[in-house]
Amino acid sequence: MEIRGAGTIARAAAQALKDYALVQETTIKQEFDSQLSRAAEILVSTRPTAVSLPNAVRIVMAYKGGSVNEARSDLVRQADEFISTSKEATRRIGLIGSKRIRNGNTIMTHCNSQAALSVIAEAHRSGKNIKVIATESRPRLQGHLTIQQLNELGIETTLIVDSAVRYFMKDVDLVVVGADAVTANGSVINKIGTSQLALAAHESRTNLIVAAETYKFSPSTLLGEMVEIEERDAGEVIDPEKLSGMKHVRVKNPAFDVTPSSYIDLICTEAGAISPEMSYIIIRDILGWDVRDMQEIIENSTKNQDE
Ligand code: RI2
Repeated sequence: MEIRGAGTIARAAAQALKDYALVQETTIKQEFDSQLSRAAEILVSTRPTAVSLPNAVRIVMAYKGGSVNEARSDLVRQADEFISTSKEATRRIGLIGSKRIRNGNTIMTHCNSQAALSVIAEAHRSGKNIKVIATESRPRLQGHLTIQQLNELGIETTLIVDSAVRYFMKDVDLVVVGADAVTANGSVINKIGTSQLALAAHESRTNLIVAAETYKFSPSTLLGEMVEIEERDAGEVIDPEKLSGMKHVRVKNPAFDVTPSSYIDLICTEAGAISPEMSYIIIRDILGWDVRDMQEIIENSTKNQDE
């Protein structure tokens, strides 16, 4: 939780692999590979929900080279390229998504998404007069980061508690949120409470757009695999001492929820704005995964388990 936002997490993982590769002293290629693979595994296990993390690790770990030096320099190149294309993707999403915002619009956003903020910031930069309603995003209050960023941009912003989302939806023209993962069928996994925003928006016929880089799309959902929802510590919700005095009470603290594609009007990626139903095309044509690749991987892993 030191690093917030699925995109920033992905870039931090790429940077960490690069830093680790640079300090390896071994000249044995096999040893280099196994050290890096172990680091990759540790990184991926830190946050189970944000698909940007395994996607970034997979891209960086696809390094080539026969010797340690060749492998290292290819890994560094892959990591640098991922980091710069990721930053460029956020900028492009801003340009693409901001076209959906009109002068005078009030936008509601949730949590702290750099991709969603890029859309809002670009609309403001291009001279549109906009207002933002931002949720506080309990329990970690990432909404406070969002209002700080919006304030620095000079955008008129109202902070609300999460439970006031439906109350204020009548004042909202467009909901803009980020994503931790997008499934093959266009559902979006994002910070807990996003599906509540989407439900309220759907009820009041307010459009909802998702700002997500293509590396947030999840290849493993092609075969129906579910995205794991991270369950966080109860201490984020209530003081453990207070809870310890109540033996019949337990706390549930999922960090993310799933918004069905039917509540999403548009997903803005750096490759263009798509309807959620087109998500499979992003996984196949941009990320380069096909159902057959997934089947092959599953078959191989089953074979390895059998052996
Ligand atoms: P960007 C954040 O979660 C929020 O759910 C946010 O909407 C999403 O990541 C995407 O953020 P967390 O990963 O990548 O910080 O657009 O728990 O910044």
